[in-house]
Parts: sequence; C-alpha cells; structure tokens
Amino acid sequence: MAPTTTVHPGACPLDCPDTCAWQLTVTDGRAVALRGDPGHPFTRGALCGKVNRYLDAVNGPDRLTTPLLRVGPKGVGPVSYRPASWDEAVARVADGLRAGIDRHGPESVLPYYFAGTMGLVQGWTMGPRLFAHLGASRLRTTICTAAARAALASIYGRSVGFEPESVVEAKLIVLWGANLLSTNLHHWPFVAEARRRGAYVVTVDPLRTDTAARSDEHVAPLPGTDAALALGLMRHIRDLGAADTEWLAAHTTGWDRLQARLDEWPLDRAAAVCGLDVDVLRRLGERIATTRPTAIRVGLGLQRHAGAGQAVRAIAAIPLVTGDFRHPGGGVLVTTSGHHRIDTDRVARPADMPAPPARSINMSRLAAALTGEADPPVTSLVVFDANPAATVPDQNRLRQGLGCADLFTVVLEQRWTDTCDWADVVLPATMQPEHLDLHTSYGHHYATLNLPATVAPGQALPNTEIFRRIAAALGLEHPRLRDSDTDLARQLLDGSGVSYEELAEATYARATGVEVGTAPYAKGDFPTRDGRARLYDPQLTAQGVDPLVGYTPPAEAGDTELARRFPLALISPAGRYLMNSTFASQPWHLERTGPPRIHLHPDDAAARGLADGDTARVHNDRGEFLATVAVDDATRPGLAFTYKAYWARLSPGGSTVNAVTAVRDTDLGGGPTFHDTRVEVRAAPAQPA
Ligand SMILES: Nc1nc2c(c(=O)[nH]1)N[C@H]1C(S)=C(S)[C@@H](COP(=O)(O)OP(=O)(O)OC[C@H]3O[C@@H](n4cnc5c(=O)[nH]c(N)nc54)[C@H](O)[C@@H]3O)O[C@H]1N2
Ligand SMILES: Nc1nc2c(c(=O)[nH]1)N[C@H]1C(S)=C(S)[C@@H](COP(=O)(O)OP(=O)(O)OC[C@H]3O[C@@H](n4cnc5c(=O)[nH]c(N)nc54)[C@H](O)[C@@H]3O)O[C@H]1N2
Ligand code: SF4
Ligand SMILES: [Mo]
Repeated sequence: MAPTTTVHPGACPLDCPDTCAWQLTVTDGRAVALRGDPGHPFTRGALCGKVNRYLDAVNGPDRLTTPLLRVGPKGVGPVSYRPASWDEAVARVADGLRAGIDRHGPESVLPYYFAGTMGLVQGWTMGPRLFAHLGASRLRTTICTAAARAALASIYGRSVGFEPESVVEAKLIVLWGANLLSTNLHHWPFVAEARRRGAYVVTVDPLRTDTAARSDEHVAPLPGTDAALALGLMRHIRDLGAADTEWLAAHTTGWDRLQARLDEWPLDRAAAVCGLDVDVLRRLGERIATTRPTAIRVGLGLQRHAGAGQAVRAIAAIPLVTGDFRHPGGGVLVTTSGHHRIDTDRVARPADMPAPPARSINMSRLAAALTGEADPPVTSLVVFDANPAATVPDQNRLRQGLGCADLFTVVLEQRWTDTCDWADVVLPATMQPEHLDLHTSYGHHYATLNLPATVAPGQALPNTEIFRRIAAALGLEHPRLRDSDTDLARQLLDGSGVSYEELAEATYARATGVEVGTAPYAKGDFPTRDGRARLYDPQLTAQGVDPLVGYTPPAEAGDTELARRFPLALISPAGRYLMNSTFASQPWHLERTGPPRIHLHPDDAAARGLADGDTARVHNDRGEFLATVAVDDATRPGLAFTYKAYWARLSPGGSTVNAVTAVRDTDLGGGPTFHDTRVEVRAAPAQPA
C-alpha cells in the first residue's frame, strides 16, 4: 500500500520569543518533516537550526514510554526505577502527596513548572488549577523575566512596548543585551529591513556576540551597569536640548525628579561605571538625541543581575525622554506579553472553583525552599515542563534538598533528565505533535493553535491528562478538573477577540488589538491607572526600592574582598543550538554546541597559564564545574562566559554552571541573578571522555 502523508499546522512550543508557526509532515503515523509556515508574518517559512532537528527529540530512542517508580536510592539514575502501570503510578503519587498533606497541610505540596512548553493548555492551566484547588503552595514563576515584568509594570503599567514588526520604520535600532541571532532569530530580518532603509544598528552587550559583530557598532559595557549607561545617555540627550518636554509633560510623571537625578550622572561618571570610553557614550547619546524613531530592543540577559529592575526601568525611560513612542517603530520593547488578551490566570483559577489561600514560593529560591527556608516545609514537589536540577541557582544546595529522604518528588517528563534522577515517580509526557495546545508569544502579536497530529510513544500522556488522573486519585471531584484540552483552549480564548473555530481554520491570528505600523502609545495611554508612564513610582518605596529611575550596582562586583578572591565576573547566556536544557542530551545539538566551555579573554587565560583546550575548574564558595578553556577575544578582560543549561549528569565532574550561581533576588520582582556571579578559574586534570 502507498504510504499516507498528511501535513499538520502547529506551533513551536519552546521558550523563545518567536513562537513559530510550523507545518509538520506525518507519514504513516510518524512525524517525518518539519518546516516553518511560509504564510506566517513573523515565521516567514523558516524555523531555527535547533528546531529543524526537533523531530530527533520526538522520535528519539530516549523518549519515556512508561511510568517509573523508584525502588533504589535517589540521585543515581534510571537503575533505581521499575516500570509501573498508570493506575499504580498515579496511586503512588496520590499516597505520596497525601502523606505530606496529613502531616503539614496542603501548602507542603509545591508544583514546580516553567516554560518547557509555552503552551497554555499543557503548561499553564490544568496543573496550576489542580494545585490551586488543592491549596498547595503557589509558585512565583520568576526564573526568567520577573525583574523585567516588575520594572515594566512600574514604568509602563504592564509588559508592553513597540510593535515588533514595525521596527522596519526605525532609523536607529539599539539591541540592548539582546542576542537576536541566537535567541530571537525571527526579529533579525525586520532589523535587516530597517537597515536597508537606512537605519543604524548598535548592539549593547559585554560580549561581541554574532549579533554584535553584525551590527554597525558594538558597545561593550561591564555587565550589570546598564542603568548607569542609560542615565548617562539621558543626561546627554537632555543637555543637547533633545528631551521632548511637551510629550514628557503630557504623558509621564516624575520628569522633574529625574532631571535632578540626571544632574548626578555626567557622561564621565557613567562611562567610568560602565568601563567605557566617554566618547562612546557621547556619540551614542548624540545619535539617540538626533534620530527619530529610535527602537530599543531589550533582551533578558541584562535583568539577571542584582540591579535588574532599575536597569530595565532606566532603559525604558529613554524613549519617554525622547518622545519616541510618538512614532511607529519607536520606543522600547522587552516583551510583547502584556499585549496579549488571553487571561491565563482566569483559566488556571476559575471563579467557580474554590482555591484556598496559600503561601507563594519563589521558584528561583527552590534550593533554599527545599533546605530549610520554607515553613511549613515542602514535603512534596511536582515538577513539569522544567528541569530544575540543571537550571536553578545553587545546584549543590538544591541537590541536598532533592536528595532528602522525606521529600516526595514527582517528575512529568519526555525524557530522562537531571531532575528525574531525584524523583520518586517519573511520568511519561507527550511532545508537541502529540497534544493540543494554544500559544501566545512574548516576541510578537499572534496566537497559534497546535492540534495533535501523531500518537504518542508507549503510554506517554499529555500533562493535562496526567493531572486529571492525579486529581481523580486524590478524590478531587470538581468538574473543572475534568475539562478536556479543547475546553481549556476555548476557556483561554473566551473574551480574547479570537475564537477557537477561527484558529482551527487559520492556525494563527493577530490577537492583541495592536496593528503593524502603528504606535500604540503615541498619545500616552499607557496601561497605568492615569495613563501616564512613571519615571517616579512611589509604590516602590514599600518594596525597599528607589522610587526614582536610578542605578543599583551588581551584587558581586566592586572593590570587595569577594571580588579579590574571585576576580572574574561570569555570565552564562543562551547557546545557539540549545534551548535551556531541552536539547542538551540530543546528539546533533550537543555536537554543534560542544562540551561545556569557559571562555576567557586572552589576558585572563595567560595570567592563569591556561591555553585553548585545557580543562579548567571554575569555582567559588558555592561550588565548581569543569569546563574546556576557550581563549576568546569576544569578551573583555575580567569577564568570563559559558553557555547555560548543560545537563549535570552528562557534564564532566557532574555539575554545571549553576553550581556557582547564587540564590539571590533581583532588586525588583524576585528574579534570579545568574549573570551576577564571580569565580576563579584554575587548571584541572583532563577528564576522560
Ligand atoms: N538558542 C537559544 N535560544 C533561546 C534560549 C536558549 O537557551 N537558546 N533561551 C530562551 C530563553 S528561556 C530566554 S529567557 C531567552 C534569553 O535570551 P536573551 O534575552 O538573548 O538572554 P541571554 O542569552 O541570557 O543574554 C542576552 C545577551 O545579554 C548579554 N548580557 C549579559 N549580561 C548583560 C548585562 O549586564 N548588560 C547587557 N547589556 N548585556 C548583558 C549576554 O552577553 C547575551 O549576549 O532566549 C530564549 N531563546
Ligand atoms: N546559569 C544560568 N541558568 C539559567 C539561565 C541563565 O541564563 N543562566 N536562564 C534561566 C532561564 S531564562 C530559564 S527560562 C530557565 C529554564 O529552565 P527550565 O524551565 O528548567 O527549562 P528547560 O531546561 O528547557 O527544561 C524544560 C523541560 O521541560 C520538558 N518539557 C517540555 N515540554 C513538556 C511537556 O509538554 N510536558 C512535560 N511534562 N515536560 C515538558 C523538557 O523535556 C525539558 O526537560 O533556566 C534558567 N537557568
Ligand atoms: S525555538 Fe524559536 S526560532 Fe526556533 S522554531 Fe521555535 S519559536 Fe522558532
Ligand atoms: Mo528564559
């Protein structure tokens, strides 16, 4: 018989601002090819390199296909587990959760989840709904964008900014701590188009990334000093008489106070703090002062520092001073999340469903929460869509917590990860071709529907179905815990202006009410109470934060004892062929990425007697990891970097960069400070392959 081939539209589920629409080819039930949707205005027919090989992960021999129960010690891997039926596994989950609840109440249960899938159905509704109804601890989902979200809520009212496709209209584009070619690839063609129309492109990044190298200019400040840079630039813009005082008066509050602060930030002070030549600041200030519209695309890397909230506020203040929001393509954009009309919380915690009040636990502090910080203690942890053993700070402390005999851990996963090593129960989950989901985006304005196209391997089930079964095993009978995936998608779309039928027909639709080529804040109208953007926000005082836009230095910098003992600053940004830890076990992706490396400036390598290819121990008081030395002049003296999210179990020495990162909150939002880390690097014996 001839093979049957069908093509199914869907969405890339990964934690990436681009949320591509894809077309999946299925032959005789097997997913065989994947390509970007040529009609989608942001995807434009191409996926990225790493997702061109997504089907390796879907069809891989390493998929989990059956529930697994722990029968041996924690922390040693799959040898400690035996297969079980769904009924037995789910009963074991219910028993484990109940044992903790009987001793310490429902808040002893902590769901831990993040954006392994950005899908709202599988990721963000049924799981949180079940745990809210149970009265479990709420998870504060801070690991990625919390500082930026809090900063944007303060200054603009919500996470809003310029419309990304309209950047073609900009005449100056500043890519600020944003490595588009690795992490926001589909925004780059719009930048390139603006450039063809005459725009000048500046990248502000401590590293000479590919994006920086392909820009017209690269400005490389010391990490964590962006607020000082922004203040210096605003000072210069004002001194040049380029502040849009009319627009400032009509649409902002706090300009007088900010002016007084700018008096404290002459260019030479800002340049000294940032480790930059004063002429670099002067030229950039002049360029911004004289170019309308200027678009500032802000990445997330710069908000992984102690002063992150102030950094994002200070950058977000620049277009308020220049009046850039008047123009299509002008202003700042950090994330488009605040434009989408889908209200996930409303579906996760429906009004007609009781959810007892419960404490919140900050996910970025998981290592601390599991080792004494939480009272009552966390006695059960249910992990889905995340791999915290590889991705949260203070890995050694986290392992102490995960290894505790009286912690009951459940992990829903597609393949065996670092986190599975610590589980009592591992439950096999479906991947994107196998389940229904609905996506918004944090980099554009479209919603996308993903319909199931293939059958899952073995007994793998969608997260939603696993939670429905756990709810039943716990004896929870609320009908909302039996809603189907389609019900959840419909509930999410309710009131969004886009219907399920429309998406089922077209796959994607513009879903924010902001049109391409428009300037949504030209006349102010920010989503604050009075429609004005806030350069001064008195509400911040209660949180111990300076209400005025200002500068908070990095925590692990300066002329301190710590900085003398650990003289290198270390950042760990995103690697091009990885997606957090999601592909870090896939042969194709690992081969392109290479082993964990520590990139050192030639001066720093020479000072330590290290050469390319040497094995080195990267360490501080919290821990260490092993890495291959890469001597690299893409960085500056005193600044080392490595890519995030390798797996510990596949790394030499058995730990990753997160063995040296700290549990510490950003000034705003309670985010993590991955890039605010100091280390020393020393030669280590070569490791067997
Ligand atoms: N290929 C790939 N794509 C990804 C991911 C991935 O792992 N791989 N991860 C996804 C996720 S979860 C996220 S959150 C995004 C993150 O993507 P980005 O927002 O791009 O974040 P990072 O890669 O952490 O950092 C971006 C850049 O900021 C720079 N940087 C670090 N500290 C500072 C600073 O203090 N100031 C300035 N100006 N720049 C600084 C880094 O050198 C880096 O080049 O990407 C998503 N896309
Ligand atoms: N040192 C350092 N650490 C970092 C960062 C950094 O810059 N530096 N960046 C941080 C950032 S920005 C982020 S967002 C976090 C991300 O960290 P995590 O949220 O832990 O993300 P991933 O490592 O991608 O793990 C996602 C997991 O979800 C699983 N998954 C995907 N889809 C599904 C599904 O439908 N069902 C189930 N059950 N599982 C699924 C995947 O198999 C994968 O193992 O890492 C943070 N860690
Ligand atoms: S990871 Fe990002 S760029 Fe790659 S296919 Fe997915 S959404 Fe598109
Ligand atoms: Mo992230």
